[in-house]
Amino acid sequence: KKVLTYGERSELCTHPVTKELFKIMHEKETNLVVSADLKTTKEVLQVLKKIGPHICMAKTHIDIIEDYNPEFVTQLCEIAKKHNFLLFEDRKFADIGNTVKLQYSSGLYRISDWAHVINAHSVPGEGVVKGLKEVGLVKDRACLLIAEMSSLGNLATGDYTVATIKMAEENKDFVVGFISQKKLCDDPTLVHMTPGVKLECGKDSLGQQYLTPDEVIGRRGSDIIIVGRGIVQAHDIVKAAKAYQQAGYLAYQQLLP
Ligand code: UP6
Repeated sequence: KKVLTYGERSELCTHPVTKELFKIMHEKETNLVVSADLKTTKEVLQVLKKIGPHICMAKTHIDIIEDYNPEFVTQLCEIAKKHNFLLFEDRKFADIGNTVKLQYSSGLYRISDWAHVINAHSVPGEGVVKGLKEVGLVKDRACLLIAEMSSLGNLATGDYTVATIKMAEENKDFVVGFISQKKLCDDPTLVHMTPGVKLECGKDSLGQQYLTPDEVIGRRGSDIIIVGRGIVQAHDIVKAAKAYQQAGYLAYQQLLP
């Protein structure tokens, strides 16, 4: 089966977020998402200013930040616009529809105001997607379903993963893909994003398991590598971001006919 280019996949997408994402990946030649898991607004902004040219998307955990203020989000959006990348809040929503709807739109962070992409666990059933959708759809936002996880002993396997794929396919107006450890379905308009990536495989002390960009993109057929500590804890973060960009993009190019 012919592997499509990011440009071709952008053309096929009807959801504005995936259309834009594949376009950015094509133009900037990157399938790298950085996970900016840092505790201060200053650190997050500094990292994104430096490595913005090398990423297609920045992933945040907004509730890690100790000095959060609304001005931070304004600056985040400015950097994202300047360097042409999208914003993904890794909130992992996992409650009943009515609650996730409130968590997505309200509270301190008002995630739906600024995050192009969010994600959700499928464990509550379809109500989680229905609730998020009521907020996200009117703003052209997108959601990824967590179909698999990178951590040791996680329960997102087997029938759970299969049911999650079905939930995504039935909600394609809002769900644009998966957090997974490999390609799960052949639909070229759905995106697979994989965390737990480092240039050398291994693990951390709390159950995180790492695969290489080549394994994730080249062998497992995922579309995007999500890299946190491999970049943000490197001595030279720009050099590290370039290395991950190159490794991820080369693995993709080698798949093309
Ligand atoms: N993440 C995983 N595994 C999953 C889902 N999400 O690691 O299955 C997220 C973590 C973290 C990032 O919450 O923000 O991806 C990985 O960071 P790391 O590269 O520093 O391990």
